[in-house]
Amino acid sequence: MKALLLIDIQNDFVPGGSLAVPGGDAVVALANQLQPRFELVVATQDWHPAGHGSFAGTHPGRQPFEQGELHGLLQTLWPDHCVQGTAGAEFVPGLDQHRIEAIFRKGTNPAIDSYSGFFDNGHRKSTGLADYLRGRGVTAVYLAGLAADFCVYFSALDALQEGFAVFFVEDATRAISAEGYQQARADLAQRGARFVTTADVVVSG
Ligand code: VGL
Ligand code: ZN
Repeated sequence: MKALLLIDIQNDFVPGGSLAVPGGDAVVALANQLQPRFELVVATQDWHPAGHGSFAGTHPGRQPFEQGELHGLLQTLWPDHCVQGTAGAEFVPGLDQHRIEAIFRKGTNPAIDSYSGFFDNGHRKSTGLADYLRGRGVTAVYLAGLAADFCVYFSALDALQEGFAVFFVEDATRAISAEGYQQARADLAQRGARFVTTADVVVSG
């Protein structure tokens, strides 16, 4: 069984949002086209408390996109984004939500960031997503959403490590950094992820 994982398709990650991914709004229509091709659709939602340790604003004198450290882990400092209960944390209004069976929230611990939908960045705590998918008989996951070089990438890495076949729906993602994405793509390809397009999925079912 294959599942579609819609990663962080939230207002703060599309143009107009606080951590806008260039062209991020383009993934919404593709995510909607993909959904009817899957028996199971799951979404992740970046869901930070105000003052999260990954926010530049939490660290006096630090600027967004600088590198810092958070409890011993390297940490890019981000603009404040996806704060629990704010409009920026909501799914993009154009995203069809009626077939999303479960939403896995992440980034809730202020002391650690969580790019992957499966684990926090220190691999200390699981969200339960892998067990949920296995419980539903899923063996292959297709990933779409934002951002290709962060949350989609790290979700794909963990999915591979958890033993799922991984299909990266490349046109249904957008990256924060083109160079970062090239590295992420090469790494995933080397680990056995496959790269497909929305058309491949829609045509072949
Ligand atoms: C993301 C940076 C910080 C993402 C989330 O969804 O890719 N990136 N938080
Ligand atoms: Zn975040």
